[in-house]
Amino acid sequence: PDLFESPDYYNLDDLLSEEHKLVREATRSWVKRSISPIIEDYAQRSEFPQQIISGLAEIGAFGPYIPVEYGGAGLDQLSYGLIMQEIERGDSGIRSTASVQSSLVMYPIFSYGTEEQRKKYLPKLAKGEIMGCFGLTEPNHGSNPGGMEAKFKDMGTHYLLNGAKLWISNAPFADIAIVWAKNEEGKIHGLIIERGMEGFSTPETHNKWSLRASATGELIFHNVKVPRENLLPGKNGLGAAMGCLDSARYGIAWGAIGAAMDCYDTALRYAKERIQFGKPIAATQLQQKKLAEMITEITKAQLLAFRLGQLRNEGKATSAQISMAKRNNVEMALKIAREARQVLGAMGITGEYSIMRHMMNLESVITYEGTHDIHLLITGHDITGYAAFK
Ligand code: TGC
Ligand code: FAD
Repeated sequence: PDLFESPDYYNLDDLLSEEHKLVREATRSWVKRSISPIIEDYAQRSEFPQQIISGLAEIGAFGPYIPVEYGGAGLDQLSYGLIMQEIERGDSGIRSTASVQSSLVMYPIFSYGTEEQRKKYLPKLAKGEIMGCFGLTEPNHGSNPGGMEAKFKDMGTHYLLNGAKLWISNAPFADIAIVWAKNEEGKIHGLIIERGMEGFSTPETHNKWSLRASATGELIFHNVKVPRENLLPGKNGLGAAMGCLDSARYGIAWGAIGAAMDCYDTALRYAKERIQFGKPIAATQLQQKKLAEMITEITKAQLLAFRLGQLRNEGKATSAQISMAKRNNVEMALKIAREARQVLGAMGITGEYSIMRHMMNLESVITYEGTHDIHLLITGHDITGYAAFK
């Protein structure tokens, strides 16, 4: 990993500012120092490396675009994307932790919270002193979160919350959870739930073959008394939850490029060194086809993500544009991981190289934050006007 050079076939660096490059470099060197040496071991043991939380906070991975006055790094959307790219070059599970904390916990508190909520939670979340998770998916409602069954009742002095969320990243250790539930009128609201509230538990989900270095769990609410001041008042309806997803999906469109770059870089180096039939396998047409297609797809994905970042900076990116980039770039990364693994032959299935871990991780990435199918249907809806998922 020390030799890693970022593929930049179309001189995208010319379009980045000095700040973008500094942010990327700082993240890259932290990933090399703190993630690359330990990640395989944690993934094999299926454990989240808790000790990296302070490092993630130091490089500004928690709330990169949240204003400095609330503890964020005050960076633009391109910097956010580059940070996600570099973290996912290390591991998609670690990027998930940063995505959830930034886009699914800090973003809703910043965008829909009161000034008191912002001041109470954001600086601590930015420093990693407290960690958050995001509960939208339920056992009976994944792609169709609008059908959610979690509900809360207004008891006058507080709300009473009941329901269950499943497949929640960071749930087993999170200090707070942003939870989406319906009120008595069936309107969806976001609530801030704190660990320790009576009737709230977070059992861990075991036996994953994917995102093994990320902790996943359930959120169970049994008559949980929630203080009225823990409701996010700024926006309600499914659109409030979806706004958070837009931010996370944008970050994933960049993150997937990082995983793809690492697979490509590993395969290219291996192909130049591995001798069969008296010559490097890189000198064979079949392996060149694989490698040439990989760099082509990475380059296209970079251009998509870069332009989307510009649109996000201008506040002009549509949800459908974000869906297209998330869908394209994650599939691109998964295909590259599968091809790159074959370039390494048997060595590709071992933990000596990162490729198989990326490949297994990306099976989650292509499913969470909207499945590959759902993002296609979002594009279909956008261009035809017909919502085929209904
Ligand atoms: P639909 O009727 O189309 O929309 C309901 C309301 O939501 C609004 N909306 C959006 N707003 C902002 N951004 C978006 N992307 C939005 N998509 C929809 C829409 O305008 C409408 O608002 P209003 O005011 O008119 O009511 O909704 P639907 O019920 O037909 O469902 C469609 C939809 C969009 C929910 C579905 O296509 C979808 O995206 N499903 C996927 C669910 C999903 O992505 N879940 C992710 C859970 S979180 C997660 O996976 C975290 S993993 C993190 C990690 O570890 O990195
Ligand atoms: P389903 O919705 O049951 O879909 C099953 C299959 O049917 C899919 O192939 C899907 O594409 C297809 N399908 C569904 N509807 C249609 C349709 N209308 N037309 C055609 N095909 C359709 N959620 C959170 O809220 N917070 C988290 O932090 C979080 N973290 C996650 C971490 C991991 C490791 C994983 C794997 C998931 C996580 N999720 C999280 C959940 C994730 O968002 C859901 O898994 C995802 O939205 C899909 O829901 P589902 O698994 O219930 O699949």
